[in-house]
Amino acid sequence: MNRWWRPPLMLLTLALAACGQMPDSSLEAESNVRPEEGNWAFTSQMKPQTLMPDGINSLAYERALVATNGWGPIETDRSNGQQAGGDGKPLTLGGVQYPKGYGVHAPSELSYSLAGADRARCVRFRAQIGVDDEVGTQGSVAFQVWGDTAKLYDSGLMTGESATQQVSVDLRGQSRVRLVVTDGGNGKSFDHADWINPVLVCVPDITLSVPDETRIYQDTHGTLPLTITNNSKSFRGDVTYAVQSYYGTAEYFQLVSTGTRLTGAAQQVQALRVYMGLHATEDVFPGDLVASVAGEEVARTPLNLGTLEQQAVLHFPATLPDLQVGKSVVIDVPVSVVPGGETTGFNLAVRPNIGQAPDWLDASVVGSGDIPREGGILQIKLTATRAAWPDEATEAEAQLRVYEQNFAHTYPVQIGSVPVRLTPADIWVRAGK
Ligand SMILES: [Ca+2]
Ligand SMILES: [Ca+2]
Repeated sequence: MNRWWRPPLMLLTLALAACGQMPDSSLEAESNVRPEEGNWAFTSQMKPQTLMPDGINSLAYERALVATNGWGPIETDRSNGQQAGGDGKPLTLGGVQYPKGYGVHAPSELSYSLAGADRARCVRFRAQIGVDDEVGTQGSVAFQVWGDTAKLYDSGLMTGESATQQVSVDLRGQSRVRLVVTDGGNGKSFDHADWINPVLVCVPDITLSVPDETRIYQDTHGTLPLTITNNSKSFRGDVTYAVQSYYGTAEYFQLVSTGTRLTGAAQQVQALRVYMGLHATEDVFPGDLVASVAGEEVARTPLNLGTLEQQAVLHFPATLPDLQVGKSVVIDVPVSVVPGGETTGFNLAVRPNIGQAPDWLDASVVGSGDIPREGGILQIKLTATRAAWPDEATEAEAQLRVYEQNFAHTYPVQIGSVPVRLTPADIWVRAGK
């Protein structure tokens, strides 16, 4: 079960030959560790690391669970050099020196637990890789990043002539990460490989909660009540939000609030600000609210943003004044806008609708018809244009109908003493923006 062999110190001192000077024939691929070939191994007990949920954790400060190396010990912050510990040079790739990282020699492995402190979730490994300049254009290796059982990254064959590569590997769902360098299939001569600035990106354990559905009036700013639960109490930092929607988000709504600064509190409630566009024609926009820390997603929750139509409520008088043929009367109709606050208001227009005799009554708005968001008075001018009305029109009742956008409300209005008998008549009030 234990494939890691712990070499006696005395054997490590037996430098049989300098790396790269051994004939390849003696370096057949193998799984057993052979101290006489310069191999080196180290194991430690599985234990929690010091990985914290605040973003970037340098592996330079982490204790490996397992470390094996093909030529002397793995070197920290220097190239592999020869078999003695600490005999390497500054880590150098493509003429550039790097202060932090590991200088290793194929075949090599560094293994780390991803169990972070304070419920940290370690979600990504990043590093730069290459064959160290100390072997010139020689060496031939492959860098691999493994999770628990699967290989998550493979650099392909790299030599001393290869350009430095950036590695960024998603580790979600893994409990450990293994940094492997193989000999590239041609033996380990000159295989001096560098992991430069190896880091684990660890984020806090955060959950989000929003209502099943939130409705906001079109063309207004509204609030999305968000509850953030931070299970990593040591975490103090910024959480940023974005919406992933099946629709073109920017066309329909915009998340105006983009972040929260968490200060270690277990739970925070925040009113995220959302602007709902005018073109929001769908009833509900399903999607996800996604929270990120250090560029990494940390939580998401279903988000259903819906629209509400603004309404202009017209408070018609209980009775209309007498209508005299050829004379006009003006009625004042108070208008309130629902909701108030940040709505944009309405522009109202009217037209008569008297069924079979539409030209017997004129109706028009006095002035622009603009009703601001705080409400106002709509003045409607009514003029009866005919002295004689159809015989069957004997009922002294009319309706003023308000239309805003598609259809809204009907306001029946009793007409009082009307010298000119009206048929059941409508005046249509049309609202726009
Ligand atoms: Ca060394
Ligand atoms: Ca090789």
